[in-house]
Amino acid sequence: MDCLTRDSTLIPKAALFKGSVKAAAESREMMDQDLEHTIALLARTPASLDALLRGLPKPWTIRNEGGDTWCVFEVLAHLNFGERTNWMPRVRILLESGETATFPPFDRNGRLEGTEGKSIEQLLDEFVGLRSENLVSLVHLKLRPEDLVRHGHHPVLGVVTLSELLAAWAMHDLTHLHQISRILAYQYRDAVGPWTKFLGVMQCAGHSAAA
Ligand code: NI
Repeated sequence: MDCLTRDSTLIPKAALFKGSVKAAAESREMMDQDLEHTIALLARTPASLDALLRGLPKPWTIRNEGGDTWCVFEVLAHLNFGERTNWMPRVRILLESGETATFPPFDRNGRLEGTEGKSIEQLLDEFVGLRSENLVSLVHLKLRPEDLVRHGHHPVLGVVTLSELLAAWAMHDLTHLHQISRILAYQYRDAVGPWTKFLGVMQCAGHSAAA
């Protein structure tokens, strides 16, 4: 059940014709990738993570979900590694070579390179800087609608468009915000006692494949 369906049951029928609810109903429609909207989201992620994580007592950021899962520190290291090696480099490869050059595979294990001895605050500072540089570079490309439909070649997914790559960059942020929420919640899985069954974050098994 999505949020809208759940909320709609609480709204008196007469209110359904009011502007705000009508707008909400229209949100059932899927959004096309819109460069300005994508950049707006990408630009907000560093501040969102900073607000949540800076100064947080260390146990929250160094514990994982068991086994070889990632802790919050590793997620941030992964985001920084992606800013350096993945998203904008792939945008450039796609624009320069189209489908003739396959993107280099993303090294999911490269994330901890250069992070030894660093604090989470240092990783947050790096993320702000890297994301800002990348968005400046993206804006400077002055992409036109005809660029967004150009094709590139992903090592696992095959042919992808520039528009899909940009949308995936922003949704990758949300994936890891989601993951961070889940990792944090995991630490209190026993502390919440019986509430665990009312807390969706405790039931969530959303994991990503390497891509
Ligand atoms: Ni990722």
